[in-house]
Amino acid sequence: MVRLPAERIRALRAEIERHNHAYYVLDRPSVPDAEYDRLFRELEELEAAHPELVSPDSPTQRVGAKPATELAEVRHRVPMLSIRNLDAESFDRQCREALAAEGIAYAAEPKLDGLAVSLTYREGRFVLGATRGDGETGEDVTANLRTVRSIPLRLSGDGIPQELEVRGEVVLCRADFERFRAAQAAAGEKEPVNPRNAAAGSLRQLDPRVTARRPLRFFAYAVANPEALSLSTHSATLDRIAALGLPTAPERRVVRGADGLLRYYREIGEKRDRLPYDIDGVVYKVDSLADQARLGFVSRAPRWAAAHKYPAQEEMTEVLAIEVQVGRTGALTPVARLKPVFVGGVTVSSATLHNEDEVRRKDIRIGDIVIVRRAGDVIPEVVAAVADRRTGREREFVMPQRCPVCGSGVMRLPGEAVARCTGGLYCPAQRKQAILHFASRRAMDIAGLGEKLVDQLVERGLVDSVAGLYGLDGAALAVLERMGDKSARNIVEALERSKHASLARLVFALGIRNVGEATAKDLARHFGSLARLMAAGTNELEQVPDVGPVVAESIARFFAEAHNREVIERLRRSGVRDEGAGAAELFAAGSAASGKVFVLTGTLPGMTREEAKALIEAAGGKVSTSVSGKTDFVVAGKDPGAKLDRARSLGVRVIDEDALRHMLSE
Ligand code: D41
Repeated sequence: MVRLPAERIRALRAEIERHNHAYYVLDRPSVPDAEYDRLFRELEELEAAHPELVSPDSPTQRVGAKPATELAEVRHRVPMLSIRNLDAESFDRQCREALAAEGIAYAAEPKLDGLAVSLTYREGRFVLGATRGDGETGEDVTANLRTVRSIPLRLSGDGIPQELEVRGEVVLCRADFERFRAAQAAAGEKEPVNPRNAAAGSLRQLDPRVTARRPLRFFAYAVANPEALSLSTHSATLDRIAALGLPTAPERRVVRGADGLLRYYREIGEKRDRLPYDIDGVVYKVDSLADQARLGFVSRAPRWAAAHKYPAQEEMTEVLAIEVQVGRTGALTPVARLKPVFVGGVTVSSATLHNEDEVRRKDIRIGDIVIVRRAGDVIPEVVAAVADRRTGREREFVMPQRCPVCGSGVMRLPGEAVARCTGGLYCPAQRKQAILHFASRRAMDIAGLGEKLVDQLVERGLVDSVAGLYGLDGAALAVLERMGDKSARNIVEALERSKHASLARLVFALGIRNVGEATAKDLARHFGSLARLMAAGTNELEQVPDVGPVVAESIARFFAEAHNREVIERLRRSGVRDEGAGAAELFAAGSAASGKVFVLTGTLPGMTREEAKALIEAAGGKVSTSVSGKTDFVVAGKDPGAKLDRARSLGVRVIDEDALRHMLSE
């Protein structure tokens, strides 16, 4: 079938607009992206071949206009009124009195927190877009609004009025805002404070190409000339313009009386944090257009509408100080002490600043006026400093070099956002955590020493550190809550037993950052005693398998901290063994596999990978996943992978299952 280009162009435009509507307005994509792109490209090519057929309402022409030097003024033909703040009961009472009616029907809508704009359609074509401005005069942002995909360039369906002026809100949805903020941060560009500011900034761009890259959305909430649609209610008017292709907020509904308004207010308030956009309240409107006309206006606001606000989720206040808190794991967190402010329904007097980089990135200083946000049950957050409230007397925050709780050194490892106290064995902030870890089953295995007991021991001052555990006796324990003589005796016995734990367990139990069980085993095997491990420099530490510069640094800093060394000395004096060679280790030391690093590849004929790994580890060997210069043996089975090639190229010895079994039984 041969078709005229004009016909095909018309069909393509209609189809593309249908897909746009499904995607941006209905939130229900109707084609895969690739198909959409194909249609779009076909239209672009046809229009390029037939420039006389290009029209301004073609979907290819959304970003047509050149950058402007300023935005022209637009006088609104019908003023864009403001809206009064009232609660549900007062608003309903006023309406009932003025209309001498009961059980009034209201259109209820979420109050979107964006920018009010007006869109004019002539013969179904989008011809003018303006900001609200002061309500009388706004700015011409037609070129920018044309780039907003949810705004139809042409209305669709039957009964398109000769002229239609639609009012609504331009917003950035939260998910789009988060993506946009992350992209700005990654590009080193200024980050927007909140979706509203980002939407405002995007809309008032002089270059529509910039606006086009911002994921703005539009939701209609009123028609300036509803008589053009000849309907009798506000809700039917919005239904109608939705049918013409304009997006409206899906949460809008018709309710009756003050009860209905209040129920709506509560329901939307409960959903507030889950909505795709920020709202600052709900809007109530008398639904009947005839009743609206009877009610008229008070000064610059209609008597037939009201905004019922929710508690603000953002407020401004002053940063009185920036303090540093030390968490259970030693993480140092800067916290802003704030002049108390009522926000999100509670009084907030402090807010986390997360970490040092975050303070720098947001450039929050002591003495700043800041925007504080508390949404839902989320912990309060300092969003940004208000730069134009600076006096010059603000002071920058510096991360302390010593832990504010215990005075130990502070370290920040490469690649980590968080600074930490290095006095893990000593710091009161980390005491409970340190003791729990020390006593845990895979560490010193002190059965019975659980969270409740550790809480009591620390809170009553019976134990000041892991070393203090060995000063406990049955009598001291027996006075604690829920502690019988027998349990007390069991714990004393477990403590006694733990003194003979392997060196690997002891090293793991110290709770050195980045030293897990496997690394602890490697360290114990390599150094043979705690004293030798403590004396090692980072170079020697890096000789141990899987110990890189970061782990080495972490270990060295831990033992460099005098507070930790004191606690270790006390452990030693209590009789905790700090040399290698428990029975298991002695046995392992005798095996040919002991201390060797193995890599498994391919399928072994007589054992699974897990079995092989368990056997090797029981014999004191170690299994690694990748072949490197530190690998001693590659055990190859059937269909070995690239690891075998790598082993050969590095000259690593390759053995089979038989050879492995032989080695393990030696
Ligand atoms: O969602 C909104 N922000 C919203 C704003 C809304 N849903 N309805 C509104 N209705 C009106 C009237 C009653 C005057 C037509 C409004 C606004 N006005 C409004 N937005 C900014 C100023 C006034």
